Amino acid sequence: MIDEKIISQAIIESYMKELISSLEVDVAIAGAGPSGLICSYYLAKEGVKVAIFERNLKVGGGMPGGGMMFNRIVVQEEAKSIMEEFNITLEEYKDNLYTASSIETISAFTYKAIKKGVKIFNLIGVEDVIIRENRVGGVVLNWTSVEIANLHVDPLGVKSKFVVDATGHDSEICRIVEKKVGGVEVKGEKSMWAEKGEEEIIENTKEVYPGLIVCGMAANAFYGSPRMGAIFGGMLLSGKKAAEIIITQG
Ligand code: 48H
Repeated sequence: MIDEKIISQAIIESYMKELISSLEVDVAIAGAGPSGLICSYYLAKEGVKVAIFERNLKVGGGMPGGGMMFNRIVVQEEAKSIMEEFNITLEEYKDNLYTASSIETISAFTYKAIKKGVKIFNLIGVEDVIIRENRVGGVVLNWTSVEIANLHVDPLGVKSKFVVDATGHDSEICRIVEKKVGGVEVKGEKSMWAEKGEEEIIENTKEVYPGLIVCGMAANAFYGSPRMGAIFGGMLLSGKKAAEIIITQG
């Protein structure tokens, strides 16, 4: 017998179990775009407890849209080994550049991250951070629907040893810290220069405030580096570097 009440109960109970088990994690990541997903995968691979909070209905950030809705991405030689780790089909183009399906790529990142133990919560935005003496200690969450409806509903907090800002172009978490805590300055991203943007994103991936690591497009926005268009190798290498920074700190 298929009972509607049992279906509802199964959904609510299994979701709550996952949410309650994620109220204290090693790493809370804001944003399930390519850099956040890659960061989560390499952390979980080393046994780190990770939760990603994604404001949108769907994961993937800017990747599924490819370049101007042509759902292909370009990846350079340096990031080829990451794509291969996820078994993604690559087509060699020229100048050491490869193309791939943006849908296959983001699906593989998501699937393998979850299989490594990453918990992904969509439709939940990070609206603030938990702060202690000179250290970020977690994220403050609310439903996206609350944000959209502009309702006055107080949030809930999730504690973590590290927070990763993988929110993309707006570098949202760093901006919150800039505004409410101080001690950091978000310069804002600059106009397109693919080679420079891809080069600088690796260097820009850093712990910018104790407990707060910035990666992906947010890292270039933080340090005032250029955007790069629909080339994604830098996002992947940046996400991996963010994971390595955290793992090195134990
Ligand atoms: C929860 C949030 C919040 C929040 C935002 O934009 P993304 O894809 O970010 P990256 O850095 O992984 O990848 C960037 C890439 O997609 C891109 O845009 C490129 C290469 N652009 C180049 C160019 O020239 O334009 O993903 C960020 C994710 C999104 O899914 C947001 O919905 C989410 O973060 N997000 N989630 N709480 N406060 N803010």
